[in-house]
Amino acid sequence: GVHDAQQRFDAMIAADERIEPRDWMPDGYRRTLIRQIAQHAHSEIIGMQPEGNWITRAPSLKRKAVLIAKVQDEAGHGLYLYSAAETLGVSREELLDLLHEGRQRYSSIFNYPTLTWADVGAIGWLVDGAAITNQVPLCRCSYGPYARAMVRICKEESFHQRQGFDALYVLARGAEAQRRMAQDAVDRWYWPSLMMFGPPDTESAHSEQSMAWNIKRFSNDELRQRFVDIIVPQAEALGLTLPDPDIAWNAERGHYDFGTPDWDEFKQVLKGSGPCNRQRLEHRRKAHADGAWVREAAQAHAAKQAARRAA
Ligand code: FAQ
Repeated sequence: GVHDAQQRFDAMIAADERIEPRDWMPDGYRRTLIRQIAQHAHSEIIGMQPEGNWITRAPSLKRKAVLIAKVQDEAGHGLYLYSAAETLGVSREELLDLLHEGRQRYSSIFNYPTLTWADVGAIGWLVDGAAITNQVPLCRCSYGPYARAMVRICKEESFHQRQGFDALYVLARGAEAQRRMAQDAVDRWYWPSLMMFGPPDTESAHSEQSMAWNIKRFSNDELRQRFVDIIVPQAEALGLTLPDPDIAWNAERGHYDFGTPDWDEFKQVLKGSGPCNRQRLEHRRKAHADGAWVREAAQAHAAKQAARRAA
């Protein structure tokens, strides 16, 4: 019965084994994974917009080719993640409807505008850097399909992070106006990138249960600290400063101290009143509507193939 199934599930989690789609799982575990994986998938496809904004204005053919490849990778990540979510018994159509109706979230970070070319570099360095820091532990997540999707995504994110660092590095060593543009981008993306890890542990509704289920391996604050420890020396290598006067090496803790993000701003962005929330969702809805003919054509083609096979 359900009792035996629950015991088997608990034993598998205790032994740090992977749960697969056909295994019994508690409803709460399934719901949590659908919520997190869907939010993650939505983030990938909404996340195409801020950088997509610069494809037509990339400063060279090479930068343009690299940026197109990166944005395509993000679409691919969305597809792997929607597929992982589908193994839990929801369909991609349902999840997209929930996104378009504003009933599921996507990452706060994609509600900020990309004002200059340097933002593409800052996103690669900071946003992809934060994404990797958060996602490497998810490669060991207890749900098999999500964990396996993360392995490949992390490899691609590492390349994205390197290209962002490289673009910023060139600007930081360029003309004075380019250096200022790079610094301005870092000034605007630093705090929002810290918010990507979620609210402080004391206010994180899901962390405790998700950690007990081996979905999350580290808390939001632990990963935020790890990220700051990584980017402080990288900022020095870039010759740029992080806009946080509280950053200081703490020998006792063996970590960098850093300041507190503006959590009121974070709450506003989650409520839908960030600088670009409306624009992002409107663009997404329009892209979905504009693509309806492609989905219809694909379905008509599949039906024709199926009819031919049946004949
Ligand atoms: N934005 O209890 P917790 C990328 C919500 S990287 C919006 O701590 P949890 C790559 C949370 O859903 C970005 N909402 O939640 C890329 C919950 O609300 P709910 C995507 C947030 O789940 C780079 C409430 O706050 N990465 O896309 C945020 O245990 C460049 C309470 O929070 C992932 O999704 C936020 N930042 O921990 C693409 C990684 N933080 O549902 C393009 C997977 C929290 O109760 C260009 N996700 N909330 O209404 C996770 O690791 C976790 O879900 C956390 C949040 C850590 C984000």
